[in-house]
Amino acid sequence: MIREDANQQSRSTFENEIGDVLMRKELKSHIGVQLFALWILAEFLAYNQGCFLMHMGFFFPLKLFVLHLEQNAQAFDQSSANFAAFKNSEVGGQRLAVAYVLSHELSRLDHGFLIKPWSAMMARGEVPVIDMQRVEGLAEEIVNACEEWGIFRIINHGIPAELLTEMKAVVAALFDLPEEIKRRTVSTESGKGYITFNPSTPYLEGFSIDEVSSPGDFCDPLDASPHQREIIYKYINVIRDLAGLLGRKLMEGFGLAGDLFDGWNCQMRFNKYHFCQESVGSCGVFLHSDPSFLTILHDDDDVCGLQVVDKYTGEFTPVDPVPGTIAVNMGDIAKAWSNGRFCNVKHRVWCFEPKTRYSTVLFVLGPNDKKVEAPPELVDSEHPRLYVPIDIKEYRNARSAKRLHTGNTLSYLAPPRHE
Ligand SMILES: O=C(O)CCC(=O)C(=O)O
Repeated sequence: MIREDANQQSRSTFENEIGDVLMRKELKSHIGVQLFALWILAEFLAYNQGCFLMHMGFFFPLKLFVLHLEQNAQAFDQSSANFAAFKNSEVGGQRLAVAYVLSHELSRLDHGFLIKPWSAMMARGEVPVIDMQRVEGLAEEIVNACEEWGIFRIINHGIPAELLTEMKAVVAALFDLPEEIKRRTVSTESGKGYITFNPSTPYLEGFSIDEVSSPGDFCDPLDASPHQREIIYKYINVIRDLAGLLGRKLMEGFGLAGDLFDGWNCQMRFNKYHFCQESVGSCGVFLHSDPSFLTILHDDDDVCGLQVVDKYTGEFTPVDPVPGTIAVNMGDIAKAWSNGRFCNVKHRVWCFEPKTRYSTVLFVLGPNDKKVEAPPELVDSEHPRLYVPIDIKEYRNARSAKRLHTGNTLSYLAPPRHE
């Protein structure tokens, strides 16, 4: 019964939250494929013949057409953002489908009107892997990954492999504690302390350390051993340092100076996915974007499951584990801060195999005492300010209240227009 309820709830959450992805897939297969196939053929011929005029003759009107369709699509998306309404609107549906297919493929090809080879149209493959020891161009590479994917893996990040292994063992041991001990950390504030299974995530158990600057408040009620505390404290220190470095690189990548995350609030989260035979083929965590700025994720080296939505194709792309590496992704606040340039990547955890999966996550939430807004350097007449200054607590509350877990709350935060 509980499982039926969970499935029911899961289904409706799923439909509400990723209606747009479904929509795109569905319509793409109906209309887009034929159009797109025709277009690929023409482009391929033109490219191979090196026929610039034919290129432009074909490409330029198409681009204008797509811009027109996209405007319709955006207006529709903003005023409704509703899957059911979309499906019921035949004209809107067709327009969106065409706009989606063409614009997404165009944006992949079109870099200043120079069309890339047709191989650029193939699947984008795996998320970027960035070497943090790279001497030149690191900041630009990070910014590019944030814009194109909203997620990347890092290697040579400076966190010792043994610490990652020990941390996973400590997390596993904490979840193995008796229920009544884990419950000592339960808080009346939602999302704090122990989070038990719930109908929308029936296989997920979690711990959340809301204030990482005082992890003792989390360890004390669990009677954590000195060794466990030492590992947790060490891990928090190195992961916060890593967050600081990433924050500085983001600034540098935009030609700005300073410590972006200095004094910002961070939250730590441990996840245990009780994947079993029954859960294979279902979600561990439903599709969402993170409401925070930046997420540093040590996913399970042994169990896959993380998937992200490719912003160009709307398809799920696996982010399979690579032992010793760490995944970094952008949340809603990063999109707002970057004036829409960073992708607040939508992701989920899917159960592929009946194997327990652990993950350890640091969320860089935002500053406590001031609102987040795009720096003036990222705003100009071509890139008008997209969002009003955001108070992170208010943002999280609004997101929960609206039950919009895939970043759509941002669309309510556009600044007033001065006609
Ligand atoms: O466990 C994972 O790999 C991802 C977890 C996640 O998306 C989250 O905690 O928000």
